[in-house]
Amino acid sequence: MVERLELRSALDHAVNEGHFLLHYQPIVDLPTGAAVGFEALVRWHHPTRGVITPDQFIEVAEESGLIVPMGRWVLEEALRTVADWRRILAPAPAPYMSVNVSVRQFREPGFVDQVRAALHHTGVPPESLMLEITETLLMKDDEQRVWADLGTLREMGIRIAIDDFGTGYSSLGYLRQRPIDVVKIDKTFIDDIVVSAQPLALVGGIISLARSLQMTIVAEGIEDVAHRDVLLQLGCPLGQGFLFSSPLGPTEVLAWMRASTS
Ligand code: G
Ligand code: G
Ligand code: MN
Ligand code: NA
Repeated sequence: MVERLELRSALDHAVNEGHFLLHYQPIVDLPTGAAVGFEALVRWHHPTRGVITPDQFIEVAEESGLIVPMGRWVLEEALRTVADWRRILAPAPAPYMSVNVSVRQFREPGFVDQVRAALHHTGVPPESLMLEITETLLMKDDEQRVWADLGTLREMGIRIAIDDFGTGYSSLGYLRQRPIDVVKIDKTFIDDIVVSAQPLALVGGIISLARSLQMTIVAEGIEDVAHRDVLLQLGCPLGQGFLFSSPLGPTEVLAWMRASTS
């Protein structure tokens, strides 16, 4: 494990040198398996250590504030990629792009304008972008401003997703009257739905409430057919996980799209 200080300066260097890349994991329509969107997941291409996954650097990036320039790059790169998909797949519609946004990034003044500008100069329509915000972002003191900004983004036509739902403290009722389109159910609940009644009931409850609020649901961490079949029975429309695909590199992703639609 790299020392934190060392990690921080290496990360600073990586931000300046552009040593990041994105991988993309399909979000699929559960009944058909077709991709409706892709989640962009950042990777650090370290010159000597190889590819480093975000669990090893996101926390330090957030603490140091380096998440802000890194996140700006992620958004721009994800939008350039979806612009390419739109050109390549036309006249067929392209899947949307889902981008993780950290608390720190979201609190940066001008975040909404940054998103608007990035859409404008990449020529991507707002409907082709989804932003994933973790549930814990919404638990802080400046809640009202956060909701107002989410409302503005959503009025632009961008989809808003709550990521890792179920891991925070928010009750289901908290979702009412909120500018949210998509609830992503955390994979820790999906792991257990085939063996235990309690997570099954919880996931069933999230799905039925979200449906009644006209929100759509993505179940994360679907690793086998048994998970998928339980979720289909519960009426879950969308899913993500190793059963369908692990996150794919930029060159693999178009091949996956072609293979899965033929
Ligand atoms: O594949 P995986 O190891 O990629 O991702 C681990 C975690 O890192 C996920 O929980 C995800 O939310 C987070 N993550 C991945 N990419 C990004 C990113 O671009 N920005 C932020 N803020 N978090 C990310
Ligand atoms: O927290 P977030 O949901 O953004 O993170 C997605 C993370 O989950 C990434 O690290 C990704 O690689 C990982 N992931 C995606 N599909 C699966 C899966 O089916 N099982 C497990 N264990 N992890 C997955
Ligand atoms: Mn996510
Ligand atoms: Na998640």
